[in-house]
Amino acid sequence: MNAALPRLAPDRLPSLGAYLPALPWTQPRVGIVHLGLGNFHRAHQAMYTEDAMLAAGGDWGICGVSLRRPDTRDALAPQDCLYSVLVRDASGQRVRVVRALRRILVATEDTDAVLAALRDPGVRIVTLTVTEKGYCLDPRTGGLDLGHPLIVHDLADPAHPQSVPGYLAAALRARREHPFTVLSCDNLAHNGAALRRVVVDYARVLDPELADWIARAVAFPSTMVDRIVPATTDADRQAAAEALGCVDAWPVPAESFRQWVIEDRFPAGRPAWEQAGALLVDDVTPYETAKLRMLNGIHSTLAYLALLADIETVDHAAGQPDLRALLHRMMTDDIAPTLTVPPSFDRARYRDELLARFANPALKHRCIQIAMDGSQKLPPRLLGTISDRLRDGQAVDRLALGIAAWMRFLSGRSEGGAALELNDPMAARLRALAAPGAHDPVAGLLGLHEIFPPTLAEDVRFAGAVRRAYDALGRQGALATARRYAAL
Ligand code: CS2
Repeated sequence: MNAALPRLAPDRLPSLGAYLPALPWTQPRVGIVHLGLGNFHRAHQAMYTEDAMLAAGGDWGICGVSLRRPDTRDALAPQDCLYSVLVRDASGQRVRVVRALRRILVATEDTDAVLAALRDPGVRIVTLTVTEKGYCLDPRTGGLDLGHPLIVHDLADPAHPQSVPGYLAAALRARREHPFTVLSCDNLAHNGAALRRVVVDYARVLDPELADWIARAVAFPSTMVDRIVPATTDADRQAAAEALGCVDAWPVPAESFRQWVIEDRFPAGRPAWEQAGALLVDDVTPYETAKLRMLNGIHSTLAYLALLADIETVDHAAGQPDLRALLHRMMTDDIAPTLTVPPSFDRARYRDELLARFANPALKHRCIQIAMDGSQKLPPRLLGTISDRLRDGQAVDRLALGIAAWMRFLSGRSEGGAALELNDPMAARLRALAAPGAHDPVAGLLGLHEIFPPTLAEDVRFAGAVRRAYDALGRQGALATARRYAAL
């Protein structure tokens, strides 16, 4: 970090007017607790919430909670939780200092402080970006995985939770008079309903009456969130220092595009997010399905094929002719037709906007960041589309190529011999099944019913398509296979 420069801090704000909206700002009291304080939250919900307060006031300051690691708190606490967002696209970079984050807690250091924050009656909304694995879901039932180590711990010691369901149930127990609204902001289908299910399942083991009350009286609206937010690098830190003239230990790079579609069910009130550009709706399903399948399904397919072909960033992958042709064909002919969207929704325009976003040369979004947690990401991103197409008697070859590319990625080596890092809750089992020399990796991986429901894994049309794609990747490599599959 540039020791010669001062640290970003409140007393620097008067000199940073160029990086702040030209609107009056009053430090808000905390009204929101956010679980899962990562780059995405800081570039998405936190900015929408600050913009909502700038437009319409309100005490919606955010207390961020890191569930596992202290590094975000260590970086931002000396800055009074101030940070910058580096908005980048082909036209250049625009820097914005964000003030909505007012406090940061680290759950592994102080469970009681997190519970106290959740129990504060001034906190009327709890938002979450804890990634798919944070829900402790049993994908075979859609309910809580009662064998999950964190759940086993929390059921034995509910006063000192470590899991998201454990924290929320313990907090809601103390909020019977004034429950907060629980707002999932993760890439899951029907994310609010999924979160409600695991919290109610958890509570039911301990206290059926509490479970019934949560199911009846606590709002869990669903949302669709969208903004491409890469991980922070030292180059980002340098760029922030050059722009601001002071050190931001953890700036957030992001694209300029952002979208937030929210089911409007907030009995305890909410920020005026619609005045910040969010869309408040009765049912988020069409928006969430389009985004999960068209953006995230293509993101994962592209990332695995690119990594096999030794291509590091999304913009380079999306610019590779064979991969681009495959993406365009998949979005046009395989995914978009499965979407149930309003007549006004232009599928071709949405596709072209996504391809332009992927091609953003300023983001340097790394494919390996997208490739993590594939065991959690592939079901909502690709398997729903595949199941719908099989139900309708349609081909799934290109979608199966995305699954096969993930399987090849699990082997740990690119076509150029580079090591491919695997970051996944199921890493050990995946590596063992996909290792070079393993007996029939396709059958072994399709046999993982935490990922592939038996009805799908045993469907010869799907299993055959995956096996053909897996073999093609082994024979011809990712780019030649992409070229062939784009023309099928
Ligand atoms: C990406 C998402 O890392 C990933 O898995 O596909 O984070 C993606 O960038 C966001 O969902 C875009 O809104």
